[in-house]
Amino acid sequence: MARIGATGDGGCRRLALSDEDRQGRDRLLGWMRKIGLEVRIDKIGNMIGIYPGHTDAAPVMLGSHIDTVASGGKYDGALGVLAALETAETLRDAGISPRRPLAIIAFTNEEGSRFQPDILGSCVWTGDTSLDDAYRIVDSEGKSIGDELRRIGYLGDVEPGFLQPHAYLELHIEQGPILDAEGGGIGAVTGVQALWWSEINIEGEANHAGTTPMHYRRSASVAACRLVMIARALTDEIDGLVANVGRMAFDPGNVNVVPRRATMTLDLRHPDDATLSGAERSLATSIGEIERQERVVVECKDLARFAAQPFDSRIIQCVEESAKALDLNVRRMVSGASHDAQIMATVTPTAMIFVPSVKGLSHNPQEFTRDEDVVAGANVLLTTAIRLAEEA
Ligand code: HGY
Ligand code: MN
Ligand code: MN
Repeated sequence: MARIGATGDGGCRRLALSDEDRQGRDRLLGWMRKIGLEVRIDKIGNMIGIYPGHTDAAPVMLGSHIDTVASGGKYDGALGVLAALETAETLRDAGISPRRPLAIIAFTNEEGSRFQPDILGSCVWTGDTSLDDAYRIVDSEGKSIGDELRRIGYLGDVEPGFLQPHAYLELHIEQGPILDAEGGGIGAVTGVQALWWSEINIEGEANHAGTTPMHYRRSASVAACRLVMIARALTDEIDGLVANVGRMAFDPGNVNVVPRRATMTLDLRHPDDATLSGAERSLATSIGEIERQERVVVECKDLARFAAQPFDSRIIQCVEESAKALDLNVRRMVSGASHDAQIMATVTPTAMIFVPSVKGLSHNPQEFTRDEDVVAGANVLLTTAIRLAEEA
């Protein structure tokens, strides 16, 4: 899978609904069929492969995503989908058909890099986002999700949410430094932190960079950079708050023109909803000050907003017990990254399994997880899936 969209530096780039994503989907489709899964594509392009159980009880759903960020690595998302395929293939090779079917899913646009918000495929699956609203979302070039799904041939025909899973389980790399720093082991994930993504537009006034006295300037770039440092200062004040400005552009962007406009994105996250809201309020106050002092106008547009989401204590315990039965170290932890699991948790008992990211690197071509940790994670997924699939 990592050869598709390979960026030549060890990473890969398969932005949602791009040609590389289509190639990745085609490959996944081929693998699902080779294993003998019954494949369905839903109307937002989620790909589901069903491994039969000996009853038609509600399936155990396993999955993740195969789209990546622009500077993606080999493991984020793909690990969970491929390990789920491996689970089905292992059962088939062992001639085991569990009581419940397995439904293996690859969700559309988990990353939210090209189309915001992220975790869109699972939001449409649960009805949290309507198909029409999802189809209308456009990327920075004005291409819509509906048109791009059609163009790559993955605008499927079944209703999102056509299956009501008995449980949902997702294997994923931690994408942070905790497990690696502790010498490895399994993360029994207890939930996902709250997230707020905003697009911030700052209107100033274009002017001459040489002749305009500093106190005359209404510089959108000065205002934007002050905002970056204010967000950074907030993370020093509020324990556990993380902030990132991932994109910033100035208009007209000439060396000798005071920018009239700045557009930037802000990603704020915290494990506690109320604390995150407090941080947003504090930021809004600072924005008011910047508007007055720099004589600019600042507008914030929500790109994504997800409350903190706890996982199901029974499923978390299943993950822990599976890891211990495999003589693996296991510890509970909250996910700093958002995942489709946080949305699936609103409709079915859900938990995640983390494996270590070396040096905590992710969304980076050097993203790496050791083979023995990949195997350990896949075995925890397999044994937990079997246990859930045998439940009455
Ligand atoms: O941004 C995230 O947490 C995820 O990688 N989409
Ligand atoms: Mn991911
Ligand atoms: Mn990611």
